[in-house]
Amino acid sequence: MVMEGLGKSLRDVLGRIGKASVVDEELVKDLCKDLQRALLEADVNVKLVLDVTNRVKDRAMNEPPEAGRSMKDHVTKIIYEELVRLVNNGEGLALKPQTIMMVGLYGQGKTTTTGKLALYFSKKGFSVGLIGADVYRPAALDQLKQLGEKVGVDVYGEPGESDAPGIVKRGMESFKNKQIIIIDTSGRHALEDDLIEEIRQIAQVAQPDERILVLDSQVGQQAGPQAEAFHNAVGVTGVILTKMDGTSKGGGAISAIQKTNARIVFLGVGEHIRDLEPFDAKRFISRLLGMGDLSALIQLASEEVDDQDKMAEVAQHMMTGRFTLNDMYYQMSAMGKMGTLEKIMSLIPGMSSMGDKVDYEATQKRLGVFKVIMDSMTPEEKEDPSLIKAKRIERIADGAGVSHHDVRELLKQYTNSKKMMSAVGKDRKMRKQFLKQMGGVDLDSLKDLQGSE
Ligand SMILES: Nc1nc2c(ncn2[C@@H]2O[C@H](COP(=O)(O)OP(=O)(O)OP(=O)(O)O)[C@@H](O)[C@H]2O)c(=O)[nH]1
Ligand SMILES: [Mg+2]
Repeated sequence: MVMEGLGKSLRDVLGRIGKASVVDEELVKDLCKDLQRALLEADVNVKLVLDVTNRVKDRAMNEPPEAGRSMKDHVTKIIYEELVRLVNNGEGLALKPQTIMMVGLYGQGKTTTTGKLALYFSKKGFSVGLIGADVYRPAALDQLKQLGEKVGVDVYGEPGESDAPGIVKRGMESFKNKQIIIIDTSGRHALEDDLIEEIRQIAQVAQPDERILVLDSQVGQQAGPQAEAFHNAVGVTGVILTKMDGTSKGGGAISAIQKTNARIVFLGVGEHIRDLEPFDAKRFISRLLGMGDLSALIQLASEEVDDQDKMAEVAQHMMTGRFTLNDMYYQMSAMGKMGTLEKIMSLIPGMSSMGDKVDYEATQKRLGVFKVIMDSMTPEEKEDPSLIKAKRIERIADGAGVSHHDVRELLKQYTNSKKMMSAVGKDRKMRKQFLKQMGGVDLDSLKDLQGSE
């Protein structure tokens, strides 16, 4: 409860800025009080809470807003940035040979994540070995073996053996030529002494470089005590939050990293072995704050995109099938700035097929190419891309310094998006859902649409 509570109370703080008639010292002080309450309720350490609010106060009062940015947007941005600092607790997992031990309670996602990490490291060119030290659940070793097979890495296990530290000892020996060794351990329904003792012994045998706490993002206020117990046992060095593809926004992680002083290294975003995302503090806070909500995005984005009317217009175009390349461009540049690529993908139907979930960097690059191409188009072409035939494609490609293929791909993407958008516009249920997603858009401006059932 606390964790989704955290997202909500933080959103409420930001909401107060929007409603305020003036942004003055008094408002900033009030906001900081609310911010303190929200963070303390989420178990964030008092000193860190004060650090955050002191910095917010100091920056809000002393840093001039960037040109063209209102005071409201300025303060919003400062709060956002300070929250990002709060969860930005260090680098991801090093790309070097190492031993990694997974710990966590029952069903949090340890075994699945072990498989995901195996894929991650073997894709980076490392030789990987997995050790199945879960002697508690009978099917655990089979599950790990299946994952190992999928990824193409070796798995060490001893069916029927109940001495977990012994298994690990022999497993380490048999994998002494592997660069990366990942140890999957067992879980329990609740923290129990025998589990803690077992993982303590395993850690002693394996001397792992990383002790990774796997935490289901739904755990809420239990995150703090769980993290603390595991930390006391083995010294947690990193946290992986799983099931971030669900409704949870992962606020509990803040208390987990407070208790362990570890950093979040990855997010699990699905059941598939590829569904692992390097942790990105900005994206995480955006998600926690529900910034897919466009009104919040608009508030935070820079001067070019703080125009709600424009957003409403784009939404209307999208829904009526009059979605132009200009609209697509606008959306990309507005949201690309926020780095919430994922959200762009989910807001522009058809786009979600664009990128491999893991490869955000490549997708971001591709968006960059799209932008360059659009910059080489005339305004008429962007309004009516059907004008763009072979000859124009040639000119645009030359102008943008890309191949014809890139231009055609952009046009194809646009056509797909448009097709799917007009399908959304025609379907009442989907339309409702979409409008909901568009959160801050002035619904009055879309009234005629809604009335036309
Ligand atoms: N949607 C979703 N499901 C996940 C994710 N990670 C794990 N799961 C699912 O969560 C369930 C439990 O995952 P396991 O990997 O078996 O969890 P565990 O911690 O090893 O569990 P025990 O070994 O029983 O302690 C499985 O059904 C997984 O498919 C994730 O990121 N997203
Ligand atoms: Mg398991």
